[in-house]
Amino acid sequence: MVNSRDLLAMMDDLIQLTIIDEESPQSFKVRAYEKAKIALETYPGDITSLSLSELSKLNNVGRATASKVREMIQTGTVASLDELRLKYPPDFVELSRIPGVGPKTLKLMRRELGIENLDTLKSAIDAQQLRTLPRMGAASEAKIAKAIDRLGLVGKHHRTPVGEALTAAHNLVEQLEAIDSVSKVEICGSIRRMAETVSDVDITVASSDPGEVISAVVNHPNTAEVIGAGTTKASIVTHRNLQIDVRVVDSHQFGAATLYFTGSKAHNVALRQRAIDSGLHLNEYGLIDAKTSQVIASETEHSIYSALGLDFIEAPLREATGEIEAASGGSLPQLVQLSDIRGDLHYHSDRSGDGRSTLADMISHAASRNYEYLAITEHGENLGGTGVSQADMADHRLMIDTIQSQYPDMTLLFGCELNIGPDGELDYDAEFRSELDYAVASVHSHFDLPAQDQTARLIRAISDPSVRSIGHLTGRYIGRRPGIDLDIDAVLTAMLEADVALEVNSSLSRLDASSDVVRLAVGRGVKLVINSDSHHISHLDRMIHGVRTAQRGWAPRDQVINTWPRSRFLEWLNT
Ligand code: DGT
Ligand code: CA
Ligand code: ZN
Repeated sequence: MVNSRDLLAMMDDLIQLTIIDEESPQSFKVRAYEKAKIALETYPGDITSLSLSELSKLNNVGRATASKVREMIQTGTVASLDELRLKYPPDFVELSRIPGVGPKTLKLMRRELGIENLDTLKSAIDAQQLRTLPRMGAASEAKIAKAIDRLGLVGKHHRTPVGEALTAAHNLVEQLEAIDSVSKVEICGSIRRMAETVSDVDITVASSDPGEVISAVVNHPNTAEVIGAGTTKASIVTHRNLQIDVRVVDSHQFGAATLYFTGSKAHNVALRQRAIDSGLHLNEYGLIDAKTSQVIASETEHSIYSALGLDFIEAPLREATGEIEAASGGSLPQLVQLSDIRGDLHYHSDRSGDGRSTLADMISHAASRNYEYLAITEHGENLGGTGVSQADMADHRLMIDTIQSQYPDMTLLFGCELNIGPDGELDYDAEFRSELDYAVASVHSHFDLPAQDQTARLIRAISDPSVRSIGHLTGRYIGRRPGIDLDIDAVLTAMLEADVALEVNSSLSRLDASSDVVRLAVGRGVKLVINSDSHHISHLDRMIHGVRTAQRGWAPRDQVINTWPRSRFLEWLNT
């Protein structure tokens, strides 16, 4: 049975492969698919119940896309997409992640040099063959070589960005949860710990009918290949070359199983040692008395931690970097939780060139989360193509003021996402900036400057009086574009001095600042802010990923400014 997530995943694959096939992300076909995907994504009802003619009547959904959607619903697959998959296998498609390798270059490399995957690409670079291609040279060859190294894409240590893995995992989880015999499903492994990249997806399921679960996994529309399927375990590979391992257990062993398969390995080893030290034995079935073989705890993770004399340890902390000691001494931080978030401070409407929902819709969705404050931060004018002119900003302010009267319980802030130029210069003039209620400043270009210049650039922006936070610090896209080089210590010092908050951007392709940087910032006392950076009403849900990233950086609730009650937050803002 195909659900709406499967359909959107199908559209994603179709878009990705068509870009390569047409050698352009701008082609008519690609644009048509992209618009259709947005239409499907934003359709308020159940798209799987629409007929061909109903689908074709949706705005921006053409006949061709509509029939692909129906084909997917009826047969679980789309023949023309399968052809594209054969033509462009995952190992080949993956090369398009490398900055500087656009679809044209990709196909040229294949045609002229027989490059099919990372190994053959690396050999071509070693043999200095890439530079012989049209529009290439020694410099672009070196740039690609460096990018491959920095992205860690090579060989069997190949890893998938957590965002991609999470999408595939959720997709399957939704199907498994719909099975009657299934009582619980948990995504475990490095995804649950919110690692930035993962080698595979680990899912644990509690069910009274394991066979039913295994068969659903094997027959899932995203399954391209079955590596192994037993009575309680299945390993499959998706069309995007991602391995998913599913294990089915009895519900009374679910806690022990999720604890084990969440890891990390180092955390497990330390827990097991702690168990041994008290005459116990810990494995994936439970915490067991070594002498009597009696099960002490197994049903929930909480019960196991508690029986080991530990406070509960949230999954993102489980890396054996001090969390077990802290849990045994009652000194774990009071970690920020999603339910603590009281506002969003990086938020776009379609006034920004890349925004996709109206201001009124964006605001009403924030209100429906019971937010107490919301900063509307359209892009500043310097961001080519998407920025907002000073005149339009003035108009926007009036619109915000008008809408404010409908939301007495939520303070709307007239804000801006200022663009940090190559020398740290910001949009508009100082006087206009001083009229903003709130500003987040971020880097969107010049990613290749040396660390010294990047640091100076950031520090200049941080010291501008209008700037209250720094958005997506390094500008990275996980697995695609490395972040800027910078002297993190100097930047954190400047932020502390200027009382500027460090953003944890919740977009799964960013997760920036990273958890490592968050942990440094926490140690230094730098304030944090967790933002969705929404450009569409469907983006508000991202906040959880930022929260988990902050947790992985040991962020205490109180250090995160958008957990503060409105009065405290506004007091900070106005000082
Ligand atoms: P990954 O997949 O490389 O991104 O990272 P993980 O942590 O998901 O590693 P994975 O998939 O190999 O194993 C999932 C969990 O299973 C891991 O976090 C801990 C547990 N595990 C796997 N192998 C071992 C082992 O040899 N010893 C122990 N204690 N735990 C293990
Ligand atoms: Ca894993
Ligand atoms: Zn931005």
